[in-house]
Amino acid sequence: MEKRVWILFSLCWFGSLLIRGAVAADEESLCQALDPSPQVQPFLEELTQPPVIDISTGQQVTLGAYKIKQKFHPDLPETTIYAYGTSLETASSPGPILVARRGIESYVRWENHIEDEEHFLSVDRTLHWANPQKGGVPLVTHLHGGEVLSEADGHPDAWYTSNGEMGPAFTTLNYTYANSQPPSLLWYHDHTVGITRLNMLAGLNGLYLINSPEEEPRNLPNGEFERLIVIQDKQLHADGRINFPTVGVSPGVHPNWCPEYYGDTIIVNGKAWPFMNVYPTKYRFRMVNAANARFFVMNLSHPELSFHQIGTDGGYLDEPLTFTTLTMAPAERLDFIIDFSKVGPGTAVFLNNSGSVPYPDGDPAFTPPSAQTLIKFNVVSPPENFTLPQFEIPSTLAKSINITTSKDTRVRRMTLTENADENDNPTGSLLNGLRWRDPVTETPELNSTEIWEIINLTEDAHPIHIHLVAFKVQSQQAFDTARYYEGGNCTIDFPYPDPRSCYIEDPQPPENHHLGWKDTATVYPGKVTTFVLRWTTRDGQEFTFDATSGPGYVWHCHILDHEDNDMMRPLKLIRG
Ligand SMILES: *[C@@H]1O[C@H](CO)[C@@H](O)[C@H](O)[C@H]1NC(C)=O
Ligand SMILES: *[C@@H]1O[C@H](CO)[C@@H](O)[C@H](O)[C@H]1NC(C)=O
Ligand SMILES: *[C@@H]1O[C@H](CO)[C@@H](O)[C@H](O)[C@H]1NC(C)=O
Ligand SMILES: *[C@@H]1O[C@H](CO)[C@@H](O)[C@H](O)[C@H]1NC(C)=O
Ligand SMILES: *[C@@H]1O[C@H](CO)[C@@H](O)[C@H](O)[C@H]1NC(C)=O
Ligand SMILES: *[C@@H]1O[C@H](CO)[C@@H](O)[C@H](O)[C@H]1NC(C)=O
Ligand SMILES: *[C@@H]1O[C@H](CO)[C@@H](O)[C@H](O)[C@H]1NC(C)=O
Ligand SMILES: CC(=O)N[C@H]1CO[C@H](CO)[C@@H](O)[C@@H]1O
Ligand SMILES: [Cu+2]
Repeated sequence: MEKRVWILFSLCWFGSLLIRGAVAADEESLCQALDPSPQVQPFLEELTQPPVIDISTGQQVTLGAYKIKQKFHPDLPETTIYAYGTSLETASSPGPILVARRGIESYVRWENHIEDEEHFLSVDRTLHWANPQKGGVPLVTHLHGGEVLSEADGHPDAWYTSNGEMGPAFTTLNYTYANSQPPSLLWYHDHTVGITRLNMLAGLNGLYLINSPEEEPRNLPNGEFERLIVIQDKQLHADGRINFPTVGVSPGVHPNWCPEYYGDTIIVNGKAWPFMNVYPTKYRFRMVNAANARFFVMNLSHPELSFHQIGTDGGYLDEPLTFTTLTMAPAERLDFIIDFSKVGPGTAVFLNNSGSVPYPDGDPAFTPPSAQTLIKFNVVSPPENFTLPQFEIPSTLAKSINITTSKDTRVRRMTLTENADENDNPTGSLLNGLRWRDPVTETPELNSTEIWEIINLTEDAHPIHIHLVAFKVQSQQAFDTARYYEGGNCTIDFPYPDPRSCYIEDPQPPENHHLGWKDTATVYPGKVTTFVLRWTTRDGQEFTFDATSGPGYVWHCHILDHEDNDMMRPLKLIRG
């Protein structure tokens, strides 16, 4: 095993703190070794689409969370999960696709029908978790990427149980969604403080589409040629139960918290390794990575094929871009077209994954072969009497909008750090050296523009998600972590350290998956990544609701195991 190096580091505002030093990925960083899931034949079942609910009618729709059993594969036993649906009978994971229309408010009532006394996955009670006094499973639903009033944002403390207990930020079960933003694929998922990783792994997630036919490009693949996809990874016991660690990496501090959960079974729209029959024409795929911690680095098995990316988290790119590899961090969305006419009928095309765990520096051996393929496409000839529609990818997809900054634009410099115990095992991660329960420090002014320079002082990549707004990634730049820790000449000025003399090399343009409007973007180890944010709607107008009211918003790492252990901070908008 790798000798782990410790660096003692002290910050004026945080006393003395241990930061995990240089550690290569090893077995320990994967926490408790879980038994492999039962082996089954992949590509046996066809890719399915969750049910669709139109929420653009002005009528309130009620969705509940239910405990159900779902079969991920014909040869796997049923798995107990938590799932969203309009009733116990129709609940599924992923939940129904909610389809909204830009400019039309929708009303969703989110109910909790989970009657378990205890969560079926192991809660770590030493984390900052909801801790309901009367038992039960607390839930609260966040619309990821949504421009919403904070009372309807699914604040982590706005949880509630089925027996009527509520968290301190709770206001209502009835959420109003403004749908004021451009057409895009959002997703809803649980956001309960300290157990988001359990509720998401248990199945509480689904897609939310904002359509706007008037402004969307015409003639993109649609109908059966457009698929919406949720990808998760799960580890399963032989009896079908979800296998989640019960022993942590630093059990003396956190009895069962593990730094990152990875599963060896790939679940796509609720099926393990599905296949899809496609005709030799263009198909549009809109995906979300709903994994707790796994990054997907995707390739197509045939070099004739590529990804024509047309959209990302916040909707359409300005213009299409072609890539052979696409990376999708937890919570990121990708919208791309594959033109299967480039290969003939009879071809089997695999959507493969080469993402390492932990990402990006983990040992490739920790990505089991079973997690290296996600979907199989069988290219088949259409029936004789079937005319394939002619789809087009236009050269312009959306109106280009840039956020302009000036010398006076407020800059916030934030650090990502990891704490560890005396045996060098991680015990949690922090944003800017602060914990979730520390007083709010990010209080941006409504209508203002800000630059966030996020410095990663850990060995992992962290997908950082900011609620309410979409932002642009401006650049990433190497950061001299060694000099920073040695004291060097980087000054630290609480609460916003100014370590600019440790920025080294030239700023690099954003990566492929960071182009366009983002709500989640990855900050790589040893890098500073610069976001430009505007506390307005996408086109620079004041929000259609009072974004300063209610419990406020949050920003956090979307590796759920990190988010649940202090890598989340409050965010409260104020009036300038
Ligand atoms: C929430 O919706 C339910 C169901 O439509 C309704 O009975 C209730 O009055 C609403 N509550 C509030 C506070 O609006
Ligand atoms: C994916 O494609 C890229 C670009 O063609 C290539 O460099 C890489 O080796 C491929 N990876 C795999 C796992 O096929
Ligand atoms: C892609 O996955 C398929 C099926 O698992 C496998 O046979 C193939 O070798 C993989 N291709 C690459 C380039 O990894
Ligand atoms: C095409 O032919 C099949 C089989 O003969 C028939 O079932 C189907 O309805 C036909 N479809 C169209 C679009 O004519
Ligand atoms: C926004 O910035 C991009 C990249 O620099 C540029 O290509 C585009 O023309 C700009 N759009 C506008 C409206 O200025
Ligand atoms: C900081 O130290 C480095 C290396 O010692 C040096 O190259 C750099 O010029 C210094 N920067 C400032 C602002 O003093
Ligand atoms: C925000 O900007 C809009 C114009 O875009 C203006 O009407 C509004 O008063 C501003 N609000 C605040 C709080 O500054
Ligand atoms: C790539 C890189 O610079 N990684 C660094 C990230 O931060 C840790 C902790 O300071 C360093 O050990 C890594 O070398
Ligand atoms: Cu993280």
